[in-house]
Amino acid sequence: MAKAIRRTLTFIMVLLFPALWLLPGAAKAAAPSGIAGFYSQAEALTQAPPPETELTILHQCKVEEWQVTLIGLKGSPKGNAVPIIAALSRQPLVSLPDQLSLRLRFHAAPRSGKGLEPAEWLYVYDRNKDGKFDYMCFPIGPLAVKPPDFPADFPKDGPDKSLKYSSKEINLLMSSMRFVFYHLADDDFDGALDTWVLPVMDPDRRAWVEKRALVRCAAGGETADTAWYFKENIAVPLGAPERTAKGFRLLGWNGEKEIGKDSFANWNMILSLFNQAYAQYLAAGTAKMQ
Ligand SMILES: [Ca+2]
Repeated sequence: MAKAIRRTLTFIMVLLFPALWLLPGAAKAAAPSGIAGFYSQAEALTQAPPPETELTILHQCKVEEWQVTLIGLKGSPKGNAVPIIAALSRQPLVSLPDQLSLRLRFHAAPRSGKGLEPAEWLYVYDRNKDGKFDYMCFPIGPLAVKPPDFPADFPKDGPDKSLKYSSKEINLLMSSMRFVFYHLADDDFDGALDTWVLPVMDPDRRAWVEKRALVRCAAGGETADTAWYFKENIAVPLGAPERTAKGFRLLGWNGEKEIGKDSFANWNMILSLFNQAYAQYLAAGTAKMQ
């Protein structure tokens, strides 16, 4: 009897083993590349950031008329710590906890009372580790994001766009506030951003983020040529924005927006400022090690 059971178990293991071995491989082969493979990780950091008191300035320099500050986590190895945030300011930053807010706050900056200007900042990544940032997350601010169980009977905007909500509806709106970010990626690592993920509002309830859109410009192309909507999973398209001559039209947090190749120009300027500072930082680190 025991022998029969053992034989059956062996048979099952022989059958299962190749399948178990194949499964992770298959999952790996099917994993989306580029922004689609990185988005969840970057989005998770935006929603659970490190405390501002854990941040430290790795490098600060003037690039054109801007002060660019590269920021990492305290306790990282000196000289080769990886920047996770890059900030732009007119004056050098002096106190990160007073000048950066990585989390949602409902009071106006500056909050320190020290008269320090808040910095513009973005999360930055060098995904292929070639010494150039190729992915950035820009904080738009607090927006109400529809939960999966958003009530279908939530009131639509009135003709005058006024919001007349009950206290229960206001509570849902407030508890659905999230710190929402743009994600921008240079997916072909040519030094220019080509892919943008941005929030899309419900046209009937413009206070609410309904979904996200990914818009991409292929290398060498003159227009944005690929786009899709998604909700939880960036790799699962839920329709596409309206096509236009230069790219795509969608309802952004600040109104209708047409996205084409030129929409990336300002972001590329910021990326270039950050990358000039990053090159300086890496060169200084290499010099220190020699
Ligand atoms: Ca890179």
